[in-house]
Amino acid sequence: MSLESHLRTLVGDSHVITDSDLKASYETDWTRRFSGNARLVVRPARTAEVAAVVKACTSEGVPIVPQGGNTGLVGGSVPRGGEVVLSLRRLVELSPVDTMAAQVTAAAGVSIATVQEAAREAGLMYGVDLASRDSATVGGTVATNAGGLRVLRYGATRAQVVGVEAVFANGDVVQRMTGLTKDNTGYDLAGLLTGSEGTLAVITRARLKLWNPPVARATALLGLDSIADAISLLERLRTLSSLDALEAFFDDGMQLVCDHTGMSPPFPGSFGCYLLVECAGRNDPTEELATLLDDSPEVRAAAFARQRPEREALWRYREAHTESISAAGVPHKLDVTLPLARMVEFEASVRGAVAAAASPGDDVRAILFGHLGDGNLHVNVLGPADDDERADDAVLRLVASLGGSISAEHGIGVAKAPWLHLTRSPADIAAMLAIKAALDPQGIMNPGAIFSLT
Ligand code: 2HG
Ligand code: ZN
Repeated sequence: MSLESHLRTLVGDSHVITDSDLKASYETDWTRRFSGNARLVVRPARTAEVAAVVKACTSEGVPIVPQGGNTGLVGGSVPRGGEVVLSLRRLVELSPVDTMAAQVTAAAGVSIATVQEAAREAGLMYGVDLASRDSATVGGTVATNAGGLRVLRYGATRAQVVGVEAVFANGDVVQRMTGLTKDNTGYDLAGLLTGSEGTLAVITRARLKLWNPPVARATALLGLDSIADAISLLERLRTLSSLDALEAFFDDGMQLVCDHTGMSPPFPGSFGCYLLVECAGRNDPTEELATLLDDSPEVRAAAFARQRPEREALWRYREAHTESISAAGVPHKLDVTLPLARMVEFEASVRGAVAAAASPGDDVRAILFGHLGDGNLHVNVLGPADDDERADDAVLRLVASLGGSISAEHGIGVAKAPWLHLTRSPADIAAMLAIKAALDPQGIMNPGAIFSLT
């Protein structure tokens, strides 16, 4: 029996897709920069079906690309050519929230917005939030150790994962789902699989930690002269125990967002740097935030909000960057971390590095924004052709030379695999490859992600 026929018997005819029009949305990523032809798309609905599908592919030696919401930004969830795309979106079971343990179990295809909503209804909150919350899935965010807007306070996805269920290449299912707070029993497989980008196993469920929500929030959008002023203000803002988020962007991004969304700027004038600060706590943090900002000479303009709709309106200037950039072209996305002490230097040189990497006369620009509190900037380069990697190379080498990381929160995917060696030593890469070879000896799990094929 052919692999296609075998898979049809496992998941049902309508969940094996071979028609090119129907496959198309699974074959191109959100950025439109990465795409490839899938041999077929298979959509199992339960862990047992995933295990059977993986086993069938392994026995034929056919590689698999696991896919969640397909809103990862490093090309790791679309085929490179000829793989089976294993969509996890039909795994949508969500357990009732366990309010005693403050945990919830969600299948891979549940969206982050759905987890957030379930937590909220139970009087708790999920610590991961990101602009793609409606499309990003539990499986995808666990597989990539997604970060987002609340890492400063709650940590990245790995800090929320208290258990995973996953399918290995040989079809074995491992369950670490007890959610016990203390469980030092051998290797931390859940920690290893989180952030493994589909290269070691397919994540089918996760047990997630929930938090007590703050009672009140206060948000401020600030206009400052420069990122140097933002860093000096950041040092004082970090003394606030209620600090929840600290995001930055620049005037070119503000203009792009206003043009794309039709929003007016939050206050008159244009500024060298914009800082979005959110504080949250069991007591109203408005006064302590306002007092600190009143005493801060760096603040040149400010808009405040306390109620949800007004706060969301301020967040929109930051969150709409991704879609506004996408409307302007297909960007090269370089998600990087810098030590805060080198951030000013990086910001001062990165646009020049991008320009120097282009040919004279090329229309190339770098738009920067991101999670300044985490030292994480998203460098979006518009202009180069999809396969012109000169700007990527220049930015990632600059990051490495300043002691940063070439991937802060999006993962390596295929986009950054050629540069893995910049911030991981040969011994480190050898150890990772040894783990990969042990768990996936045939190399069928998301080949080309994290480690280059050539
Ligand atoms: C964000 O912080 C996401 O909004 C997307 O990580 C970043 O579009 C990007 O480069
Ligand atoms: Zn981000």
